[in-house]
Amino acid sequence: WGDAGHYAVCKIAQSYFEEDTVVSVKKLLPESANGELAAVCSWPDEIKKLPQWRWTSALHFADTPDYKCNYEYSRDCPKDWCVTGAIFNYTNQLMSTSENSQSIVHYNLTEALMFLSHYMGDIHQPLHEGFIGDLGGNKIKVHWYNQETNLHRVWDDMIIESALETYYNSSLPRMIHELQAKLKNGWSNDVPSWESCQLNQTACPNPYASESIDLACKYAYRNATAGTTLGDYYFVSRLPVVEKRLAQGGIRLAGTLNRIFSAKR
Ligand code: DCM
Ligand code: DCM
Ligand code: DCM
Ligand code: ZN
Ligand code: ZN
Repeated sequence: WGDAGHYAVCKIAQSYFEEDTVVSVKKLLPESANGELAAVCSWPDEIKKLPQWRWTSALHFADTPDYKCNYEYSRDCPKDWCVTGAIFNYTNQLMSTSENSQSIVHYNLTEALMFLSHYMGDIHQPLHEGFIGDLGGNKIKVHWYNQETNLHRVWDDMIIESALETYYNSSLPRMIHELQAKLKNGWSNDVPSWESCQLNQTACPNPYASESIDLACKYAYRNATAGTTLGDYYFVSRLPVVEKRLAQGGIRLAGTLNRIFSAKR
């Protein structure tokens, strides 16, 4: 996602934090966040091109084999070097360093929190598990209405931008408010299953990656080959997918952080 998507995911997550999570997150946030996780959720995108952070740039996605339309950790996350592995890794870092444990390695838990929050958003963007051959849609040049772009950017930014302009008076807070309302109404029965993790695990990103490539094949790649002009039909039919993924990302980030910080009490 672009900045708006990450902001929405983290803002939704914040409203589902349990008390321990509110306290722990507040302690870990940098000054610049002003007490708001959402303010720093795009930080991993800001730094990923800097020489000292280039190693993080592959952690934003887990490309999958062309036209397979499925995801497997061992195949698509070699040496844990992908978004799913990063979510496990930063969860483990946040879990491991409790105040009374003598750990040899001192992780930067402020960075761990910001990476975990960002990557939990990205794993829900369907094309972040897109095909390796087209770099998750980056190589597929399309028009978004009359604007030249690529299919990846349509899903990172353009659908959200157009939704803001068309339905929300260009106000991201209004769009987030609408997603919060859907979470209390149409999606309320789904929220418990979204936020829970199987087998008493703290983080369970593998199913989220599987959902993403399934959605990429059914909605993102569908009728969007190179040179296509995407317009009203694509926008109206794909926006619900984007909205649901942002909401799921928020709920699952909250669930994961709640499990991490209640375990550390
Ligand atoms: N795990 C990890 N890093 C690995 C392998 C496993 O952090 N390279 C963690 C993730 C799971 C736990 O170990 O919480 C068990 O993983 P699984 O049973 O899914 O292999
Ligand atoms: N991306 C991806 N798969 C790739 C390469 C990139 O999903 N193989 C994502 C990461 C960014 C976007 O595409 O969200 C643009 O990548 P970059 O910033 O590296 O140009
Ligand atoms: N796995 C791994 N490294 C991790 C987490 C998981 O190698 N950090 C692999 C081994 C697990 C498989 O993913 O058995 C499926 O994970 P899950 O338990 O989330 O389904
Ligand atoms: Zn992206
Ligand atoms: Zn990213």
